[in-house]
Amino acid sequence: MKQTESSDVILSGNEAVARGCWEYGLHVACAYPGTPSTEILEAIRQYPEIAAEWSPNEKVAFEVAMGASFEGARALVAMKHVGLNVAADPFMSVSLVGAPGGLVVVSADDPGMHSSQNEQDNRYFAKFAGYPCIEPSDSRESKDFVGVALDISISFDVPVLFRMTTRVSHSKGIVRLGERTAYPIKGFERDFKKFVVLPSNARVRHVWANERLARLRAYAETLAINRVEPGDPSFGVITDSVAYAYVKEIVPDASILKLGMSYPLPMEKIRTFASSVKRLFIVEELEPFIEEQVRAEGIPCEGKKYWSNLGELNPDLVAKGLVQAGAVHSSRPVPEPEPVIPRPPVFCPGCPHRGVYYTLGKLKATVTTDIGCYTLGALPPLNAGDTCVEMGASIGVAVGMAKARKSGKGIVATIGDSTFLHSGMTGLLAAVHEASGITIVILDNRITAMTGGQHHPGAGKKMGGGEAQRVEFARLCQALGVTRIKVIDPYDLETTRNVLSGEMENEELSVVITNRPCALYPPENRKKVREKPFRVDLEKCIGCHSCFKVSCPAISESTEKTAKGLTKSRIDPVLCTGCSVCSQVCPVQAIVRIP
Ligand SMILES: Cc1ncc(C[n+]2csc(CCOP(=O)(O)OP(=O)(O)O)c2C)c(N)n1
Repeated sequence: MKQTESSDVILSGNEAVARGCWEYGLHVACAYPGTPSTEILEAIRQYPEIAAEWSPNEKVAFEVAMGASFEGARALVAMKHVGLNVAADPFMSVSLVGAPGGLVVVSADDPGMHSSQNEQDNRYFAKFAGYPCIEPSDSRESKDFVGVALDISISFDVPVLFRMTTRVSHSKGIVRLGERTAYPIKGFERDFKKFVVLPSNARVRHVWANERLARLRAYAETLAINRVEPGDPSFGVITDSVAYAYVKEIVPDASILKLGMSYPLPMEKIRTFASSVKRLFIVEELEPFIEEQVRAEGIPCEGKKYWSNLGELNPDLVAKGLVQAGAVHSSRPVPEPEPVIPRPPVFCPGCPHRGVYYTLGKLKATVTTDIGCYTLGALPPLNAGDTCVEMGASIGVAVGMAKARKSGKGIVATIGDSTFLHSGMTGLLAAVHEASGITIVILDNRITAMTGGQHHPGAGKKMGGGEAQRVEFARLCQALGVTRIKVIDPYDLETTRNVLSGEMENEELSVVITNRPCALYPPENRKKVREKPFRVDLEKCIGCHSCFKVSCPAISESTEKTAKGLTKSRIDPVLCTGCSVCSQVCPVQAIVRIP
């Protein structure tokens, strides 16, 4: 944290949420990592008053937080937007139960898909479940609104959807720090009709949930974070989240209705606001969530006509839309963006996934891959990844393909260790149950690398570094019913090829487990894996570029050429971790370890 004045610090939105959790007396926090939400739990770790831990997936994280709230504790669960799809079952059902201790559900959406497989607007989830949707616009609000969300959650006995977006989560702003208010944990109060959702109970609770929503609607009209900023009456803007900041930048004197709670909407406030301006615009990122509801009330407004539902908004897009609408006369001059040198994503030097994908590419396997660092194996020059949809899908998709082909030969499902524990195990059960002949590769690098190195039940460490029981993948697969299990060293290309080609030919279900830790985040000591680096012997190099095919950023072209004019290779000794994979593909043994 950077201190500016006595109690003002500069925090990212995610850090500010964590600080809000501490100040507003949170007891329990859990999450499964996912950009742009990951730093919330990482920042909460600095507050020992909050019991915090990574969960194996978002559904479990949700259930842990839900259980804590049933116990009367103040709880928060954080996830990226697609995580809420995984947690949707408890998310929807607990609507009828409530959240007696308080439950804040952070969904960090990713407009523009900076780091996601889809672009979904989770405000609809709030409407779907009948929950309030709280939306901060900056870091200050990210902290303060945690308090508002907890108050609403406890007063109305309702989980609250706390919607962040990439810009709000990752931008930094000044936050005024406060002290922690401690609250006692009330304890579980048995109530069969509330906590046990048998249909006979749930039917009654649905009536209660409808009444709760009506009370929330009335409350929205008085809520201070739904604020009118009076201004020029020629047009008014209703806006939420980071779009508010863009609107303020472009038309600071406009009449604005800023919604800190975008569901349920304060329709009377909106009606009054609409009648105070000549034209009404709705400026919101992604879908016309507010616009549709305002229109449904018969209030004329304009929105998606001028602003796309694709990607992020920014001040220039807001200005262009207003110019197009004839509301303002000229948009401000847009400075040319600084050119960014393209950097295609590649496996890190020493990544244990490299050898597996190099081999699968050579073997021309049909690879149903999954989500993690290893998705990069689908890119050239490795080209070993034919399908990838959502976390945990690889095994189920492979089973389906094998069913349709009536053979599992040549079909390989690849899945990371964190992803396997998240949602791959049930796919494996299907493969066992159906005696599918596919090959499954579990890439056990002992960490959730893609999101920055979080621990999981196969890492053997707790959040903060303490020892934890480590799930053994071979024993786990055996217990799930797999009989053919092989463990390989993915740095050893010959064995990797022999094992994978053998299993691809075999009609029995087999699981191959790799055993090298992530080169960046080995869970043991968090120090990078590093052996003595390799170099290219320029006397021997024939310029064939076979070493380029392993796609290692430590390898590049040197200035030296062969007699035939081919460029020889070079290895950057600072980047090289000494994994040796490139040396094994060199046909003339020109890549040697530096003694
Ligand atoms: C439902 C869902 N939750 C979280 C994420 C974010 N995410 C992408 S890959 C990944 C896990 C990657 O870990 P692992 O499978 O161990 O592979 P690694 O990156 O370590 O190679 C996570 C958490 C996501 N894309 N979808």
